[in-house]
Amino acid sequence: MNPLPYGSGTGTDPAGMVAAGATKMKRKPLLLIGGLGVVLVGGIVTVKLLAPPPPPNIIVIMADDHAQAAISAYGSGLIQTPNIDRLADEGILFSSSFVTNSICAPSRAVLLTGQYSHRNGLRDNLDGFDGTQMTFPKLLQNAGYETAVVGKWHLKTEPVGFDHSRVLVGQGSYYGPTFLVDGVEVEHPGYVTDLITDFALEFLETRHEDKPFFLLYNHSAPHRNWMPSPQHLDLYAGEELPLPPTFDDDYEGRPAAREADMRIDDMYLSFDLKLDAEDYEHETGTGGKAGYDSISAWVALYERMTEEEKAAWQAHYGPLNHAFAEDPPEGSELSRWKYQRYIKDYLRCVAAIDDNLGRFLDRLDELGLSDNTIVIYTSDQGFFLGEHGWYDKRFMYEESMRTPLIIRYPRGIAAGQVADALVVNLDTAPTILDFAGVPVPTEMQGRSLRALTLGRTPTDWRQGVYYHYYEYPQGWHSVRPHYGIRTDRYKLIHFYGELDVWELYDLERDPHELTNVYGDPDSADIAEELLGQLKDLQHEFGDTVR
Ligand SMILES: [Ca+2]
Repeated sequence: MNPLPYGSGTGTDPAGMVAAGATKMKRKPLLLIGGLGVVLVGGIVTVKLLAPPPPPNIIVIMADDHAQAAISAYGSGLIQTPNIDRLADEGILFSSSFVTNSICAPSRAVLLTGQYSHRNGLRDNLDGFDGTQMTFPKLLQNAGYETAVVGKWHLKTEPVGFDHSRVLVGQGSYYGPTFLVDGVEVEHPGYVTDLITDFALEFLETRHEDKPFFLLYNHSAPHRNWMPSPQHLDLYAGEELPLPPTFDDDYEGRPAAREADMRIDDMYLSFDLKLDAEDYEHETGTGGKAGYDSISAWVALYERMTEEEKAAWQAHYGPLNHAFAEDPPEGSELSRWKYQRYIKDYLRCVAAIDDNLGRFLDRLDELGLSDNTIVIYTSDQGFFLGEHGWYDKRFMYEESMRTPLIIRYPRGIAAGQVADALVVNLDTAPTILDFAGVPVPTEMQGRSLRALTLGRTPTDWRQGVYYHYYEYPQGWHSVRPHYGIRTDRYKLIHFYGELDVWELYDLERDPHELTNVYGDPDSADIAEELLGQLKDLQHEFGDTVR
């Protein structure tokens, strides 16, 4: 537990350079050499030790299942997210940002450790996190940061490396959620996205002002089952949102996609789509897990609402559900009805995140913290918003492998930048440590994004992203295990095990990944080249070649 000095190893820290400049104006030094200022006072030259630049505060805001396609800064045609866009306008947006294993808990473990799933030990949602291992919050804590986590945690073991924790129990619930507050379960009335933001702000107000802080502010929205807040129930009311062009995908040439159980068509009418028991005769799909008691799960979540919340809920859904019961849609019409309800509820949950982000950023301004605080907005992974007829994630296909990543740091990162280099969620931990001036452990497998934030792409930057998904056959949605590589133009995937199928996509010609060209003679050269790169990455990262 040897605290490292703040700012150590940050000789080229733009924060330091700007901070020194500000100090220079205030104290009128004639010369600045490192931390020494030579000051002319009454004709006598004196040498003063200038205060080192303060280390940046760091806030990571991580949503759960927030697709790039539901952020207007990423070009969404579905929703306006003015506050997330504000972060992008005032900082840097990474347009080619990916995860290494597109599923909740594993992705969180990658973020904390900067290591692939096979290294940090959390391969799927059934595993628990080994809290004894190295994580970047622990390193920040050791370096003198005050550390806190609020909101979603989902790693089964209790948070380690945080001075304060107020995390949801399990997946949490949208209404009346139960939080684990420093080890004690406390139920809070209200809406989860508002509450998590309240707790994040409470930390800012009560922290020790003589220390830099790190706050992990994790939303549970817009995770399934997409229950909007009372304020957003009428957003999109009466509108018909556009279907993605691949909604009716037939999965030709992609057997793993065909057998996955994550089609909107198979969603539960109760738990997912909020129909009341009297509005339909029987559930219409497996919902990703045969035998799941979706109706009991839905009733339990609904009953967490207050009477006032239930009244608002019924005022919105009641007439719509009644119309469904009066004239039940069938076949393709039912699929489209399900899509409309799903996408609207999902986007309403995103709207609550964006509103709360605005409230949070305004308070950061009022507290005078914005300038020296790094704010990172990201998600644990992307999500399918009807593309290929799906919801959920897991696949190495674009919609789920991509994740939003935006960084704002007024003191150290120029505003309005977009970087298109390939970046991965492995990079977050080393980036944060780099900005904090804390040495990055060699076992971390990502790279600091700091050079990219300065507008430079190192010549040896990665040419491909290595991916590996594991959760099968246990868990949900029947997505076969697979690994692969994504370069700036191509993607090679191997669904291994019994299925043993390779897929190859040219993302320039086929951005929706509908045509598997693996085995096509015209693609043989690129397939061989990608296979070589893939093997190199598996060797570099110490993953088992299958
Ligand atoms: Ca997730």
